[in-house]
Amino acid sequence: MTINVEPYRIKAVEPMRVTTRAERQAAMAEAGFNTFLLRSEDVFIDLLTDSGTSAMSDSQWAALMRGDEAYAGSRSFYALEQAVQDIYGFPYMVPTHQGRGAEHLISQILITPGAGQYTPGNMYFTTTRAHQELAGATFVDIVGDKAHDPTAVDAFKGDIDLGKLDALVREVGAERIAYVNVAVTVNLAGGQPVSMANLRAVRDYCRERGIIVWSDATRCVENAYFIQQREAGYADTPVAEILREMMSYFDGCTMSGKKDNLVNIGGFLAMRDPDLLQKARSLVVLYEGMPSYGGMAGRDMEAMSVGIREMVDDAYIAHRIRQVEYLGTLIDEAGVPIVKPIGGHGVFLDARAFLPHLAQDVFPAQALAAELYLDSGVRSMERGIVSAGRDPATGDHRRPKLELVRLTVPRRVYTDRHMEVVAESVVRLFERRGEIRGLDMVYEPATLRFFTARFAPLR
Ligand code: P70
Repeated sequence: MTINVEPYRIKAVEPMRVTTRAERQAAMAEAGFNTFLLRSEDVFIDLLTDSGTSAMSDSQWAALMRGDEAYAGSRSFYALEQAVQDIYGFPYMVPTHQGRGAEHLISQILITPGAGQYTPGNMYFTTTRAHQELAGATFVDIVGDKAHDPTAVDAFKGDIDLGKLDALVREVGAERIAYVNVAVTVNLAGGQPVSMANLRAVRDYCRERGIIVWSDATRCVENAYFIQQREAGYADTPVAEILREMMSYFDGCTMSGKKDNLVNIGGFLAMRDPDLLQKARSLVVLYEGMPSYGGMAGRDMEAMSVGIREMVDDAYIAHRIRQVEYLGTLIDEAGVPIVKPIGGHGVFLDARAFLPHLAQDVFPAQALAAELYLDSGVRSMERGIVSAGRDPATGDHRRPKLELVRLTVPRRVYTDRHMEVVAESVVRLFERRGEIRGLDMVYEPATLRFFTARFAPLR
């Protein structure tokens, strides 16, 4: 099929409101030029995130009603556990309220405070690194250099550079690697996938040295689709099978169910080692809830168990990725600089190249996200210097090479017509990019500043 047709039809709709520019100006000022602080009622097309914003299927809505709300031993827990075993192939799992709950648990379990440990990974992710640092480890970026270059075209820009991993291991010793964390796909690189060959090589390298390999499996189905499309030998393999092979190379994973699993809340920590399961169970009661529900309601575990089975449908995942690609292609063909290749969950505008007249210290991506909202009511997310935060050692801004605005596409929510409206607005901004000014940060919270920082336009 050459048309990227939706493999579902619409059964319920949610009206949305078109606002005036004056209304948007007032809303943006009130939000301190931070798209996280806008009220969603004031947003037209909401591309802030693909997290918790999916449309559930009729089967998932029906599953909510089946949810078993027993405090202990809920049938819905067993349904979820079964889905994780069947689809991911991990024998054990502990539910958490969302992905960062699982990151918290695994960081506390595998990192010993004061031991000078390291947690290498293929590019940082905000919450993941924050939990690793909180537990006392130092994050080291071991993604290939191409991931930091928005224009470098490569089928698997998320691949780990084994040379970088080996250099770290030689420098500090394998025993000081708490674990290697492999994200599939890599969010902040632009939703870039990791190849099966690379996963296998990382597993082999770590197994020889007794190093644990964990995965941030948040968008692993999207990664599996890219392997099917791009890696030799997988063209005829169903995504479900590719996913099982990918997961077979890990000792366990953290999962934010709010993405791939097609639910609005939930997550889990999965593993093979019964010892780690015991540790996770004793920690989860402290921070989340009983091991049979973590932070989740029975109905949410039930809906997630259905979503986990739906996510590996080849027609669904092909449509999802191709819709993102459609948005990216419209923007790219107009000459607007974006991260290439187009990733799995969104299109990332290259704010450095878009606004070359702005220094990184006046927050070009933050300014561009604000302008996009003012132009059309489209909400996007800064993924640049604001997201990167400050270096805990020096207190100075971390200055990432990538200064991006993410247009993240929720799953099964918008049509290609919506994508066309977004592209039109981006292109309109590009045509008058010279007028766009930087911002001054007027309020900065101590941790994960991007969520609540406030800005004012520079004159
Ligand atoms: C996003 C969301 C969440 C996320 C992720 C990866 C690769 C873990 C998590 C945490 C939400 C978000 C989070 C921090 C900053 C901005 C937005 N990503 N790993 O929009 O999962 O949110 O369930 O705790 O992408 O990218 P959770």
